[in-house]
Amino acid sequence: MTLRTMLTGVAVLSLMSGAALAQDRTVNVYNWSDYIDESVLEDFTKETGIKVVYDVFDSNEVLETKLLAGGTGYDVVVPTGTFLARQIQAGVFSELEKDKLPNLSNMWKDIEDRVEKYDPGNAYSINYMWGSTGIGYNVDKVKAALGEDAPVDSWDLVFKPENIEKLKECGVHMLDAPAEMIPAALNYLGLDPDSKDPSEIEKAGELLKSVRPSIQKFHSSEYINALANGDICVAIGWSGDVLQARDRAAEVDNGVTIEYAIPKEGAQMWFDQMAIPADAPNKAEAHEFLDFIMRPDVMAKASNVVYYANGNKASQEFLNEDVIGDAAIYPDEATVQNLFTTTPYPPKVQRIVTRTWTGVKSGQ
Ligand code: SPD
Repeated sequence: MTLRTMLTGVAVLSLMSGAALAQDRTVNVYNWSDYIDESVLEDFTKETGIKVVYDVFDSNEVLETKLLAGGTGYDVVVPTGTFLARQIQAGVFSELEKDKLPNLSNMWKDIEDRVEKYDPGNAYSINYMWGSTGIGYNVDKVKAALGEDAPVDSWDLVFKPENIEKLKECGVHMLDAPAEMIPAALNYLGLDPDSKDPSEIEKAGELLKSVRPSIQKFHSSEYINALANGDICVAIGWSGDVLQARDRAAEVDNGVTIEYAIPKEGAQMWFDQMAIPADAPNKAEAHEFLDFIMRPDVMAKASNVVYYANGNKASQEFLNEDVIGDAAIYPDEATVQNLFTTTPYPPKVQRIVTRTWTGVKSGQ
């Protein structure tokens, strides 16, 4: 064998092992349902050779139970800020290696500043998407039930028994998310939506129980199709989910018109953050994934499909006009002023919240 043949053989071998290695690399991502354009995952694999194993959830409580138990096998997870804060305290996450994340420079300082209260120094997470919790409604069905002057821009629509009783027939869904619904009820009652006072939480619980008989279902993702198909007329839900329902209805041209309202009394603003569990098996791949996600074109692609605002300033020039120009997605300053944020419940208060929520759902 000549030296040349030998060298060629070595080169082929090393190329092969490189390819095999690339194929063996995996990142396990656990994200909210209906929250990504799948081509983003395919593009990531094409470019890096890293396979994405993608799994979904639809409640912070489910994600938190898994994270606190440990050993999830996930490399990237997406808790909301309030939950992330206490998970950081519990030691669930690995600090980000920022030198591996050059695309951090694309992020939006305003959003990073707001996230500081959950993740000081943005040390453990990057913002994926942010949004609000408001009201999705079927324009024609709500009008038919409540008339032309239906208070679609107010929580009166769902928290005034005389209104919701009339909507019961056409179907009302509520998020199965106590950390969303109790603050919404507190805010409607003129109390601090971030109250940790058990007697105030009790009052919020009473309000929710008073409308309970008119709620058909509690869940956190099914309402997208239920709204889009015209199976329900109102859902208390998340901004982008409702707008996806609007689009699904328009796509099939089924005569259903869906709109989303941020009620005038105010609504919750939240931040979904990508973080790496401390026991993640593939931390290097997780960092590569996060850095890829922070590319402006990639982040814009995701927002253009899921109709949620993102925390990436540089992505804004790539956003479609119906996303960046929609005040339900990127609210104007006056609307933002009217949004509130919440902080984690301390364990004792969390138990009261959980008990109250169980009471609301069971109607007792
Ligand atoms: N379908 C994606 C929904 C994402 C909602 N994030 C939860 C925010 C909780 N405050």
